[in-house]
Amino acid sequence: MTRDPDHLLPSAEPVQLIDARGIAVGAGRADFPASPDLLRAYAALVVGRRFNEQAHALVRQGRLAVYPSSHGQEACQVAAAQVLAEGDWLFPTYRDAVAMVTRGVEPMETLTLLRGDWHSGYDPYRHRVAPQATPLATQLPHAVGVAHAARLRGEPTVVMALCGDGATSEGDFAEALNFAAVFAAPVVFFVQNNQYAISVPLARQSAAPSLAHKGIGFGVPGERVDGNDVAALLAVLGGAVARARAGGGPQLIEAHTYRVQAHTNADDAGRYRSSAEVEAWVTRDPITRTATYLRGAGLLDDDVQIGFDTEAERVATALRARASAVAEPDPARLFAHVFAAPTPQLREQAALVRDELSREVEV
Ligand SMILES: Cc1ncc(C[n+]2csc(CCOP(=O)(O)OP(=O)(O)O)c2C)c(N)n1
Ligand SMILES: [Mg+2]
Repeated sequence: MTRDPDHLLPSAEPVQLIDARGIAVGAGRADFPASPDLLRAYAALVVGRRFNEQAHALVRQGRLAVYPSSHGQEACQVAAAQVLAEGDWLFPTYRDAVAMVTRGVEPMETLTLLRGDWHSGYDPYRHRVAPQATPLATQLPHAVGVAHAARLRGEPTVVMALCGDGATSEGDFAEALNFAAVFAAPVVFFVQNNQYAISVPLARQSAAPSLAHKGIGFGVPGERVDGNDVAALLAVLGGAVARARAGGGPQLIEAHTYRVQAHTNADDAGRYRSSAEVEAWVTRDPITRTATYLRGAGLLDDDVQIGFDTEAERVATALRARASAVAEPDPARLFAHVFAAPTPQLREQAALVRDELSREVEV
């Protein structure tokens, strides 16, 4: 059986509703976000940028082991969380702390893993946010499983599964898309194409016409969106969530964006990309363009901006305070929550650690 692939094709150009100058080029579209939604997204962008700056500073101060910043990608982060309903699930990667904060996870708890502490640091069920995945694309089959299970139970849950451009080369990406398409799982695969996988540029990652085209072979419709345009992201991701909730199956959305900072603090981005390239992307910043649009539309003034800045500062201050509080992790907790009932091997390992620690005290 052959199926007409035309309806699976992404649009020729990434969807854009507000351009880099802050002009609403898609104002006439029916899916242009409502003003309160845009203002809410803007407030979250301001918090997200401040969070990124503060986490970056904590690494430099030695209070955080590592931070993969989403500076420049905040519009993707905010929109991915904002289009979800309370009962939906978010499956984030190591770079998606801002999406998690927007979803409501306590900011410091999104950094627990990056502090080198135990397990994920937050209760995944509380906000329906899966543990951040560091092994690339491994979260995608899990996300599909959750979506499929919800559908079997007749629940209206939609799953937002995040990954990067590099992760689309992984086998898990292909397997997740295939299963989701065959079983019409209510999942949105959201690829933040920030142009690099550490030092590997997109041209060395994939020869596909676009990453959104990768859905075609699986029967998953693809779409491309300007990843620095929060209005377009809310429209496209919101549409994909609504479609999945209505039983329309999965969709693959590729956002074109840019990782403004190095991969992590352990990376020297100057070795593989030019500052001119970075500068060009900074002019497409997601926050300044949204602010320009909102001010022009009479939705944002200095007083409202001060309110948003104050909230961002409050989040940063709380982050600093919690990062400074010295938490001595209890080594015994390493063995908790691995299995519901500890296996004999785990009990044995826990006893070994206890024994080891008691000897250290004697020395
Ligand atoms: C399975 C696997 N292989 C390799 C790595 C090492 N690694 C960590 S991040 C990364 C690059 C990922 O790039 P991308 O998917 O584009 O996400 P980004 O970091 O740009 O957000 C690699 C190769 C890993 N974490 N997991
Ligand atoms: Mg990338």
